Order: sequence, then structure tokens, then C-alpha cells
Amino acid sequence: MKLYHFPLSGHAHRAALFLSLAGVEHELIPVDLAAGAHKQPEFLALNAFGEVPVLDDDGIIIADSLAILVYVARKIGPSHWLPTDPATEAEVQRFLSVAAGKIAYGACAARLVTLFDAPFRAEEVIGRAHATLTVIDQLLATRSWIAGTAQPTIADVALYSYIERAPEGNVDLSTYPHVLGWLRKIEQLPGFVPFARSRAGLEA
Ligand SMILES: N[C@@H](CCC(=O)N[C@@H](CS)C(=O)NCC(=O)O)C(=O)O
Repeated sequence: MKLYHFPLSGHAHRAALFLSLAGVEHELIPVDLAAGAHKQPEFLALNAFGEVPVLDDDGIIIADSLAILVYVARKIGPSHWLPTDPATEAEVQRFLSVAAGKIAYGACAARLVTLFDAPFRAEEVIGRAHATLTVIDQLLATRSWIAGTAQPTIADVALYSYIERAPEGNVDLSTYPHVLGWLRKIEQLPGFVPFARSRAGLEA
């Protein structure tokens, strides 16, 4: 499979991370966001929203990081990554929604402010990041993995990248011991690949 990718994108990282964790052979195709390559007709033909990541599985095009996680999890066949029991699958979906909502407009947005000068109000997005992390930390006090399963799911993968790099957006993780423990457990999974580090925010 080919993954259209940008190293500083947490959305692209979560897709690349899952391909690696799932043991799926893949090639990373760099997309030069700084040069606007994602807004050129060739890339827009793959994803009309003009965003990375995009997966190309032998001509089957999947745009959107969370859609890629679902596609790859289904493609590899039954596994712990995307359980089919209705209640468990719904719990996984619940946290994919957290990744697409509270995390995107919280920890992710806070990092966009420090890395790319994005026009968000830092106080607001950092506040949203902390409100989300507080709940996730409470949940992880009683759950090994975020969807309450015995083994990791794509919900853990979906949440990992922007939470782990949240300090780059001035979101301090030190008061979330269960989140920190969960991040380290993900990093120990076979096939784990790290998200690029930037000198920004609390990591400057
Ligand atoms: N919902 C999309 C969001 C992807 C996204 O926001 N990608 C960013 C990089 S982190 C992007 O390509 N931004 C370029 C732009 O919007 O101009 C996903 O989950 O893949």
C-alpha cells in the first residue's frame, strides 16, 4: 500500500503507525504541504479536501486517517484492532469520534498554533485539550486500553499521536499519570514507529 504522508502531521502519523503495528507492507509518499502540493489537481483527485493522509491500496483510494484505520483493520481480517461485538465496536467508534472532534479541536489545534501559527485562540484550544485529557485519564485509571478491551484497538492508535505531542502545543501532560502510562504501553507494541518531534511549546 502507498500512504501519502507529511511527517509533522499527526493525522498522517496515526495512519502510518497503524500500518506498521498491523504489519502491513507500505511505502510512505511525501506530500510537500509547505509547497501546496496537496492543493494541486493531481492530489485533489485523490482527496477533494486536499488533506493528508491518503491511502492507495492498489488503486483503492481511502482518504481520511480514521477511514484508513478502519479500512486497514478490516483488510487484515478479524483481529483485536477492530472488534466486531456491537457494544465494543461502538466503544471504539466513540473514541474515533473523540479523535476527530475533541482532540482535533484541542491538543491538535494547540500544536498548530505553536508550529504553524494557526489562527486559533491558544487559551481556548489548550483548555479543551485539558478537559479531554482529564476524562481520558480518569477512564484509563480503570482500563488498560481506551475502549475497555484487553488488547489495543484502533481507538488507541487514533488518539496516540496528538496526545503524545501535546506538549509541543503547550499542553502539559505531567498531571495525567494514566495517560502517560498508556502512551508508554503503545510505544512498546511491536511495530511502533514514533511521531516526529518538534522544538515547540513546552518542548522548545
Ligand atoms: N479528517 C482528516 C484531517 C486531515 C488533516 O487535517 N490533515 C492536515 C495535516 S494534519 C492537512 O492535510 N492539512 C492541509 C490543509 O488543510 O491545507 C483526517 O483525519 O485525515
